[in-house]
Order: sequence, then C-alpha cells, then structure tokens
Amino acid sequence: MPLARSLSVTSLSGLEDWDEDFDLEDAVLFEIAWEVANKVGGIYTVIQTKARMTSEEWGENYFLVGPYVESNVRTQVELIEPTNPALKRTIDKMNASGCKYAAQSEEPPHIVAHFHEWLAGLGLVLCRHRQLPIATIFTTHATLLGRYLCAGNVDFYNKLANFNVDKEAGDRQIYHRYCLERAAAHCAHVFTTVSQITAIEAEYLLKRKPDIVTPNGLNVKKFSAVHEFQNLHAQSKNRIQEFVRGHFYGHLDFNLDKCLFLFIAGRYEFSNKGADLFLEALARLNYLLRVNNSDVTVIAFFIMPARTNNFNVETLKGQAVRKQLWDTAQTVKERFGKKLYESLLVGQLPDVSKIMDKEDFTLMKRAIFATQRQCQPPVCTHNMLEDSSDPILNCVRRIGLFNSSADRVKIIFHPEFLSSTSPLLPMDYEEFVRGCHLGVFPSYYEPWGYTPAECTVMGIPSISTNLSGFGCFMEEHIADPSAYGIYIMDRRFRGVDESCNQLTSFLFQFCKQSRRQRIIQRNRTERLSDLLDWKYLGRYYVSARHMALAKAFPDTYMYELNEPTSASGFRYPRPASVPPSPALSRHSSPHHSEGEEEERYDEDLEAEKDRVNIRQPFKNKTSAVPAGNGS
Ligand code: G6P
Ligand code: 1S3
Repeated sequence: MPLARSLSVTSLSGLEDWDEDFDLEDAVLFEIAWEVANKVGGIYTVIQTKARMTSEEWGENYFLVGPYVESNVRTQVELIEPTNPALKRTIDKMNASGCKYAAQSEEPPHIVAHFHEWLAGLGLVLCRHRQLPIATIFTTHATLLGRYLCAGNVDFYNKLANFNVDKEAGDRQIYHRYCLERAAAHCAHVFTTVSQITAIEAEYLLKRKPDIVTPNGLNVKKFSAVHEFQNLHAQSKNRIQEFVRGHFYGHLDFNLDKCLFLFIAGRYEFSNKGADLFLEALARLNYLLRVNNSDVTVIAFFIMPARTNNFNVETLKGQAVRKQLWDTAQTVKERFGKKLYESLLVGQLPDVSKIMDKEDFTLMKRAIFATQRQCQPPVCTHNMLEDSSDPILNCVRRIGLFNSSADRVKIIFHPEFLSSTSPLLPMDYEEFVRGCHLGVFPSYYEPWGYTPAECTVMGIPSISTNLSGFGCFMEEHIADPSAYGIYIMDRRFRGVDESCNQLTSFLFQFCKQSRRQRIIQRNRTERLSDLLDWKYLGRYYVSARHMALAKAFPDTYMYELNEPTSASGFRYPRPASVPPSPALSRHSSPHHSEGEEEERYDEDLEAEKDRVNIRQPFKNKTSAVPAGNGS
C-alpha cells in the first residue's frame, strides 16, 4: 500500500523527509478553476506557475479544466487528442451530448479532483452529491464574505469570531454564492487555503478548519550570472525613465538619476489592497522630503485596472513630444557628424562656432517650443469612465498631489494592466517590476499576495503587511525581514493612523538609502527566492492530494499525519555582513564615488555568501536556526 507522510501545516519543516514514492500510476488528477488559461487575478498565476511541477509528477495523467474562452484558447492552448482511451471516450461522449456525466471504463483509475474557489465549487458539491468515486480537494484563495466585509467599514479581524455569517452574507446579497462556497468547503475530502491568516478566517466564516495550508509559490528563474538580475533592473529602469521623460515633458525639473520608482499593483480594491494608506503615506512623505530639502524625487505608480475609455490625449502627447525631441537630436547629430567628417577629410579641425548652422538652431528651437505646456503632467494616464467617483482620483484630489514642481512625490495612475504593446509604457509587468525600486502593498485583506512575492524573486524590495499571507509567511521564516528588503507593516495591532506613520517612515528611510545600499539590499532580497519556489512549496499541494486519496480510497492509500515540533520551523538568519539600517550602514572607505560603489556590490555579496550560506534552505540545514533564535 502506498504510504505518504504529512507536512507541517504551518511551517516548512518536514520537507527534507518528503516521501516521493507515493505510487500514482493508477491515479488521474483534474484541477478545475475559472482561471485556467483565463487571467482574472492571482489564481491564474497559481495554476499557471504550478503546472510545470505538477505535470512533472503526474505526467499524462494531469488535466486542467477551465472555461472555454475562444480568445484564450487561441493564444494559450495547444489543441491535442487525448492519449488515454478512457478519457478519449469520455470527451467524445461529452462532445456528442453536451457536458453530461460519461460512462466509466472497466477499471476506473483513482481520480483526484482539485477545485479552486467557489466558482468551481459547484462541481465538487455535485461529485459528492452523486457519490462519484473521486477524491476531492477544495482550495479557497479568499473567502467571499471576508472580501466583502473588509471592503466595507468593518473591524474585520477583531470581530471575526462574532459575525452572524448568514445575516452578513444576506445583507450583502451574496448568500447564494456564500452557501456554495461553504458547501464546497464542507463536502471536500480535503479543504485547503493559501495562508494561516485565511485558514483562521475560513474556520470562522466557512465553519471548517482547513486540513492543510498550501502557500503560493513561483517558478524562480535562475540566471547563470549571479548579478544578471541587477543588470535587468538597470535596463528596465532606463525604459521607465524614458516614459517619465515623456510624461513630465516641460516639467523635468528634477534629477532622473535621483528618482525612485515605487509602485502598487493588483485588483482594484481600494482599501483591501491598501491604496488608501499608500496615498496618505505619500502625502506625508512629500512633506518630509520637502522640509528636509531632499534631492530625491519619488514617482509612485498605481497599476490597478478600472473602467476607462482609452489613453488620454495629454499622456499620449507626452510620449509623442519625447519622440520628437529624440528625432530632432538625432537629425542635428547626423548633420553635425557629417560636417565634422568633411572637415577632418580635408585635414582641418572644425570651426566649433560654425559647425551648427541656422537650420540646426531652427530645428532645435521648434522642438523646444513643442515642450511648452500650460498644464501639470497628468496624474491619470487614461480617460476614466467614473472619474468623479474614482477612489484613487478622489483621494489624490483631497491630498493635493497633482505633480506640481514643488512636490517631491509625483503620482501616475495607470488604470490598466501593463502590456509590452502599449504605445505609452511598452513593458510587460515583469519588466516593469524589475525596473522599479520598491513595491508597496499595504493590504488590509490579502489571503496571500503574489505582488510582493514576485518582487522578491526579482530582487526588488517590497512593503507588505502582517494581515497578508505573504507578510506572515516571511515574518515566520526570516529572522529580520527588513534587512532583506522585506518590510512588513503592522496593520494588526495598530490603528490606521499609526500604520500610516509606519509606512511613511519605511518610505522615508528607503529614500535616504544610497545607491550602494539599494544594490546590496536587492542582492539580499533576491537571495530569498528559494523560499518562494514551487520546488519547495509545491509539496504542500502534493501532500493535500495524498491526504485526499487516502481519505477517499482508504483500502488503497494510506496517509500518516506527522505533527510538527515548534523548533523545527525554518528561519533565515539575519544577514551578517552589513547593518541593515540605512542610518547605520557606512561606506567602508571614506573616499568613495557612486561608480566605485557599483563595482563593489559583488564583493559584498560574495562576502555575505561565505559567511551565511543561505541558498538551498531546505537541504542545507547548517544555515538554519531554530525559530526565535534569529535576532
Ligand atoms: C544595478 C546595476 C548598476 C546600477 C544600479 C542602479 O545594480 O547593475 O549598474 O547602477 O542597478 O541602482 P538604482 O537603485 O539606483 O536604480
Ligand atoms: C486571491 O486573488 P486576490 O488578489 O483577489 O488569490 C491569490 C492567489 O492565491 C492571492 O495571492 C490573493 O491574496 C487573493 O486576493
């Protein structure tokens, strides 16, 4: 009988004991979600990034089931004939007669059906209602009621235990959906969610404690050159700078080299995702930078899709003006070069006072004339359909951050997901993140939070909160997260104003860092990537499937529950080499230049790697320290 051991629900312990010999030859896995090849939000990322390691385990016996969306099928799906005869017969029958339950093969395989979110949950409830011999798993990535309650003005976490859930769902007109979600959670052989904080929420709101927490992972890209991600940062930053040159044309009175790019991105849930707090903190940061005469300029991007009527004219014009200036500079350069060449051909140095003629000056004057602008650079890049009631725009109006020259903090609201084909900012999301300096995600409701996780694997520091699955996970597994560029705000035990002050302080401290400190910090952030790799985190999903098989087919499979010990939780130690605080960190030489600093960052990295070997956290136990001993 195949036997599998369980993993700890709350920590990464037990991974080294992982039993990979669970026999799955006679089993088939279906994973069902609305976001299979259909990008709506974070669940798409879970499924898409996890697919590789799941198919490594299940091979031809792994099937993803999602909605048929013609445009997605054309761009994301390769159509093939199924090789498994039982499956082929099933699909043929379904095709012939609509989506009905099809005939079993004589020796049916052991089926695991994994349903994500309430939208797919109906399938699970029907499987159980019809008593199909299927091992079922239900994963919730957020509870419906939690999302709705948090979006309202409710002290969610303090009142969690006391909500009258049926009434609350009814009041919000989501009772039918809530019942479906709750039924799926209760019918499943195994119920899972993405973080500890959502596990507690589920226990109160859905009335079932998850059997296992399945944290979200990513496919971590390893470059052959250790510093490749730093080069990519510099390349992408140049492209963002180009956009900024166009957007702020006529008002480029700040030093782009001293400009920091901050961003928030995700589903447009204004307060759940913490956009409200971010804006308020930016207003306070603006004040601090101004009174301290800082030469740093902060540009904060808000990438949150809203209803729009395309790009606005002023924003498009900005990029057109920039392009025109570039073309003019190229034309004058070519004319200049030609004259220089001709002069050198006849053995003479050019007469510098004559090398530019009247035509050159006319060209340049005309181009400069085009940069004159009567209005401020726009806050929003698009025409908003609900401009007057839009929460971000209304907040900007209230705090008065209108991209004026005096402001040290500028705001750009891009209410559409990024795309490499955009005429404005032709970058995909990954390139954009790489080019930024800091991701800011002060969420109030965030079951996991892929955005800061994505920042981490790209070596970009981020701010998250202790109300997000990601923030709690990092707090649990890193002795001093901020030293690694993982700033975790306290939104659990502080009032809104206090949290906002903490965020402002994080931002202000970040603005005080030198380039060298930022480079070192990025190196440290990137070193945490392994912690978020599906290679490790995928095993929780494996464990959930084994558990479901053992519950549904107890005669064939067995699952052994191992309780974790508290000391076995893995924790990254504090980095040893340089003090993390910008205030404490000193240059090792009193006579340094920025150029020298850039060249030296790899020495710092190597020194640190020698002292603290923190690659491969789950294999090399010498680097681990027991929980609580880290700081
Ligand atoms: C990377 C590049 C360096 C560049 C630096 C800029 O580390 O390899 O060449 O100077 O980024 O860092 P910053 O934080 O100022 O964007
Ligand atoms: C949910 O998507 P969201 O942004 O609505 O699922 C994601 C994937 O599990 C999770 O990262 C996020 O926190 C949830 O909120």
